[in-house]
Amino acid sequence: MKKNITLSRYLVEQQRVDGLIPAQLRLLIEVVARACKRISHSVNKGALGDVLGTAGSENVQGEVQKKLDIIANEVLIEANEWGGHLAAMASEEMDSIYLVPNRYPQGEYLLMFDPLDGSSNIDVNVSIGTIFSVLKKPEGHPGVTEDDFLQAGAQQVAAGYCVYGPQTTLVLTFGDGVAMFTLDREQGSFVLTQENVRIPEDTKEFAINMSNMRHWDEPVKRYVDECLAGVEGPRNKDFNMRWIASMVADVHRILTRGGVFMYPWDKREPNKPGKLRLMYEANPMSWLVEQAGGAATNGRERILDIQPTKLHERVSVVLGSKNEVERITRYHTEA
Ligand code: AHM
Ligand code: MG
Repeated sequence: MKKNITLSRYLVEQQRVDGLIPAQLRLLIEVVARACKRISHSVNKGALGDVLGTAGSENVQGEVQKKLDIIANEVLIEANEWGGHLAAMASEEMDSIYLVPNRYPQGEYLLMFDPLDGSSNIDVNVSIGTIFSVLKKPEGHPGVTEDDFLQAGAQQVAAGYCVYGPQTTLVLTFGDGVAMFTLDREQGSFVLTQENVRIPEDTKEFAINMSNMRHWDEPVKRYVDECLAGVEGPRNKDFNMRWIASMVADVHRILTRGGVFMYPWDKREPNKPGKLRLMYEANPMSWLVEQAGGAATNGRERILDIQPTKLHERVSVVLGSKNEVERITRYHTEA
């Protein structure tokens, strides 16, 4: 790999040399990355920046908002609304879509994000992140409505996340593999640190919140029981478990060394399909995972094929190393 390729250079080359991305999309990703840099600075300041603790409000899903949830949301909106590349945005932290104000030019893209994923980890200094997904606004009518956002994940034109951990790492796909960039604070830019990210097809590591075990469906219980049985069980190998409670950090580990991540439907709230949100959590992560050779399903069907019916739709998630995801999906269809 060539040395010191900044994100800007990488994006210019993707546009110019490979013709993979249009100029407006390049600009959009540059702006999102700049916003992530700002969020990263706020995260790093912690108590010194008065960014910890709750904001005293709730989002549309009835979850208590942290100060950083709101700060990150505002940073992303302010950074993206004036550049002329977007038609509208949607966020975990906003009830409805955010139209680009009339005073700015309108672009052809739609941006969705979970501005600060892993909110329960903010105050305890554990990795958190920003997840984003980019769609094209459907043609043929002026203005933007929520319906324009309701496209299957397979329609995404860019997706990624930025994890704020010991390092700040931006992970991107345009549908031609996955690249990782590490923030060089001295240089002030993201620098390419890994190309052609690949997830091993097999793994001995699973991630699930075990405290919900008694609420799980039979196929999930079966899979985890078999992992726990180790070498004495039907899998003939010992498994290890990790659960960071930040999807970004769990997915980052899986992209780095393999593994399987599950946040399945469970009986706590039987009417909800799952906890995680389809449009700005599951879809971008599923595309990244597939682009790295892994798989992502809701237990039954490919997540990227699900036709969303509402902006904040929830979904059951199984993603990571291909053979494990296929096994868990088979357990569901057999049941
Ligand atoms: P958030 O977007 O409000 O932070 O919620 C999503 C997070 C995921 O990052 C993580 O996988 C999951 O919630 C953890 O949930 P739990 O606390 O139930 O284990
Ligand atoms: Mg989230």
